[in-house]
Amino acid sequence: MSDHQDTLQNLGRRLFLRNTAMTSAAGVAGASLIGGLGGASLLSSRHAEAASANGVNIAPGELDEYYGFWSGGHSGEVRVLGVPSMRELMRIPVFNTDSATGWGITNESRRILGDSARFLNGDSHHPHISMTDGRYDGKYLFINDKANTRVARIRLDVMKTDRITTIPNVQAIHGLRLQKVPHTKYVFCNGELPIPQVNDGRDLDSPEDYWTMFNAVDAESMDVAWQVIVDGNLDNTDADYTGRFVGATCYNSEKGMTLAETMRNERDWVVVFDVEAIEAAVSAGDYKTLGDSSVPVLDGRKGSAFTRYIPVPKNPHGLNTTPDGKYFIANGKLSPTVTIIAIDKLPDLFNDNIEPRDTVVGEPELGLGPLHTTFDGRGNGYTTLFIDSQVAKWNIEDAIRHYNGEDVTYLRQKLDVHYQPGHNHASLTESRDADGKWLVVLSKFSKDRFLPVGPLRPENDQLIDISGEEMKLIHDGPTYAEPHDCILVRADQINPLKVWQRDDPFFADTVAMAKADGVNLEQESKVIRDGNKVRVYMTSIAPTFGLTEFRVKQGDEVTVVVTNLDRVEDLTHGFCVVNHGVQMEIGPQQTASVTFTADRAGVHWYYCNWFCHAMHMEMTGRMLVEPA
Ligand code: RUQ
Ligand code: CUA
Ligand code: CA
Repeated sequence: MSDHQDTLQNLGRRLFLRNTAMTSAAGVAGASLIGGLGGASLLSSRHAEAASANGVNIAPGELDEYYGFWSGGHSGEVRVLGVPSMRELMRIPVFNTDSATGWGITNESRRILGDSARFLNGDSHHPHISMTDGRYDGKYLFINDKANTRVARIRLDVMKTDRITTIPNVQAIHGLRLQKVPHTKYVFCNGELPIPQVNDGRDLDSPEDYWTMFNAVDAESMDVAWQVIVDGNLDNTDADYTGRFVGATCYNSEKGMTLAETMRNERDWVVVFDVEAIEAAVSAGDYKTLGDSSVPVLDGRKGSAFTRYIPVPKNPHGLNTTPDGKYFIANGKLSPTVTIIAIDKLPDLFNDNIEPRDTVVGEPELGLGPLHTTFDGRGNGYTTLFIDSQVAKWNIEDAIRHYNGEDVTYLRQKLDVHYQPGHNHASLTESRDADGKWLVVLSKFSKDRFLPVGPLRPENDQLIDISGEEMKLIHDGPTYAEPHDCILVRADQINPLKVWQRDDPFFADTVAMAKADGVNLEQESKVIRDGNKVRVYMTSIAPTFGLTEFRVKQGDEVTVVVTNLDRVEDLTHGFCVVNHGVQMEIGPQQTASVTFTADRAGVHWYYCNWFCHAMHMEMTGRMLVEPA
């Protein structure tokens, strides 16, 4: 232990002396904590130099090599960035409402939100891209909502949320990862906080009868396929490259109800699930259901055939599978270590040929507060150290040799990051294609690195070049609440559409409604009255709406359906009715609709609010509401 520390200090000094501008910039960061903004401005010029020296300046008009999908934390959204430029390209509303696109306002989005449309908030943490044979297939991105216990799917061809499922019988979906092999059949997601089963008012005062579950959502139907009750709780998770095993960390083996109680044990555990055994039990009908849910529930508590519990030090957090498929890495959080679990020993563990700790092949000490580990595909792990505000680069096979008593150094470098990093993520790291080019570090605090903006500060996403022997800090990017995690995928792995297809399922229900009303959306604008319900169908072609006025009666429930007939790329219209809280985006060749009550007589203008034409300001019309 102490010779590790010696090594570290030597390593730190050596790197400090040898490194270029970046390491000295890191030194200045410390000084500027005391010295204020003088240090910060020095920093940014050093960054600019370093960025051009590393040749990563993406000039205006040039495209990035990677897409990055960032979770928006308690903003509830997902953001799309270009990497390495770190330019924000798009925001995808998911669990939030969004004024610009009308997410949460339009009928199409409200159908997707379903019952949960009543929630205006969300807390998205873990964005993951669907895979085929362990490689990103660019079809979907899935993300959890911890706040309202949901899982959402985003279609990556249109970059819109297309399904949202509320997970029954559990509270607070946190860790979420996808089956990698043979393809993403399941979205695995963890219920974090134990609750009474059934949670209908029973067992309020008997925490020993609270449980939580590991959940599998069918990636195509988005139905919950099955749930497995566990001991303790569940935090983060990842799947292997055989399709059989999934690991998840538990920080609350104590099943404590308070902070102090959750820290009592020196070791908590990683629970491993045998997906094949679970599927066999489900198809044999060997399960129960709970409450009003019809989802198969299996008992995976200690002693079950479906799970094994591997003790690991203390309150572990992230769980990450190495891209060669050999190991699960559990990150110690309250222990300065990470635990290396050999996946090829898991069949023996499930056959009871070995003990749980026999699967542990290494437990390197890295520094204070290890939260998440990512990989370069060249045998190195990169672990965030929350308390130390560093990323530790370490070699996995050397850590295993060290655990076996060999005199080898597994630590390669420690780099200061700013400050208190949570997740980090290397390019393509969750797939077989991990390419070791870029590392994004999501730091929870920016402190002095940006102009002050009031008591609430941005966080700081840092971009690090990991293509060489040494990590080099390239870029700081201030960011709004709260990127828990991100995923980097090669640009050629994503194929977005440029205009909507007229038969897109995203608005198929609205098209079907028009058909039932005998309206040809591509040809005509028309008002249909159906009792006190009025459906107003109109086209839009820049810079006019198909109807420059329509007439309804006070108290009518009005549904406006706009079909954008423009075929030009990037020609999006908007529809906003003044003083009615009504607004939506209508992309080229898209149909979008919104329903509201015309509750006030008078003239109410509507206008296009996505800039579309020189005469965009004039793209207006009047809703004439006759008094009741
Ligand atoms: S968590 S800072 Cu929501 Cu992934 Cu670890
Ligand atoms: Cu149409 Cu602006
Ligand atoms: Ca604990």
